[in-house]
Amino acid sequence: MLYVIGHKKPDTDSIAAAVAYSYLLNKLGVEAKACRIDDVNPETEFVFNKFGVGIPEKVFNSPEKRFVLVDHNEFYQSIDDLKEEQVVQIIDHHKLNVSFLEPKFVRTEPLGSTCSIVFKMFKENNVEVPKEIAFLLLSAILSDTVIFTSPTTTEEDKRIASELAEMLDFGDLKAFGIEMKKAKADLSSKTARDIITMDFKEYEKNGKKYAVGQVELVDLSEINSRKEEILSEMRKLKEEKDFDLICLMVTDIINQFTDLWFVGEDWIVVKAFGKEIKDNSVHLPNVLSRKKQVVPPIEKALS
Ligand SMILES: [Mn+2]
Repeated sequence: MLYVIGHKKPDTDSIAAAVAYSYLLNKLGVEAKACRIDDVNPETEFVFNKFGVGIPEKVFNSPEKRFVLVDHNEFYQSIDDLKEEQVVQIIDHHKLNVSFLEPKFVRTEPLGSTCSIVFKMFKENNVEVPKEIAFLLLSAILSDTVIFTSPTTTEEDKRIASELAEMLDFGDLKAFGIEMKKAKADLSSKTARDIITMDFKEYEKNGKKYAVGQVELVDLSEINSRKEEILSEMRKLKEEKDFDLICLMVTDIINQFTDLWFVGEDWIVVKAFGKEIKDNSVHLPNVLSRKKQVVPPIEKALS
């Protein structure tokens, strides 16, 4: 049995890719089960409820288990205590940051979502995509590409999305995408810690430990009114987990910019973005993608 898992603090792409890819493996005669390693966010809940699909169960690690990693490849973003011999396959659209002593099945492509790659694998294997899987794939593509506005979006993602939309007789993709993002954006019931860690990725470069969280919103007024509270919680988290830098991308998906809030070693932010710091934050016009527009400059500043 293979356990197909997305990353910690999973997003819709991670969970949808796990469900879709385990379905494909089953069709190809490989016993596999989609699982999650962390709680899902409200956007993912919204998507799964919309089509009445069950959210995968949580899996815990044990040495005999074998895993397929989707939508991530770095071990510290994966299930705790993961060992090289437990990883059977990787399907991802992030930069590779692993090396193995043994050969492995690894497929990465620079597409806007892991689900775009999974869709291609259905096609390549002549496996029909059932409606509920098509819906999950489409939702994940819309989510990860921020409704095709993120610079990670490729023509291929758009083509795949329109093919899926056609299969589903889907109307307005943009309206659905915004509805989906709004489900995630309801902050009123969330603690500062929830907001910071809802979509949170940890990294290490040259001995510096940093993390970048992201909230995608259609209106920043509520979060801006809680900035002090959130920054002070970021400071606590930094001490607790011994980070050198914690960033939170506060992204306005309608007006297409990110305010990058941060605590920790500010020289890294200055060097990475060359912007004026104001109230522990830098304003980054047209920045939407952590993977393409925030992590690379930080990595460069640290190298
Ligand atoms: Mn993804």
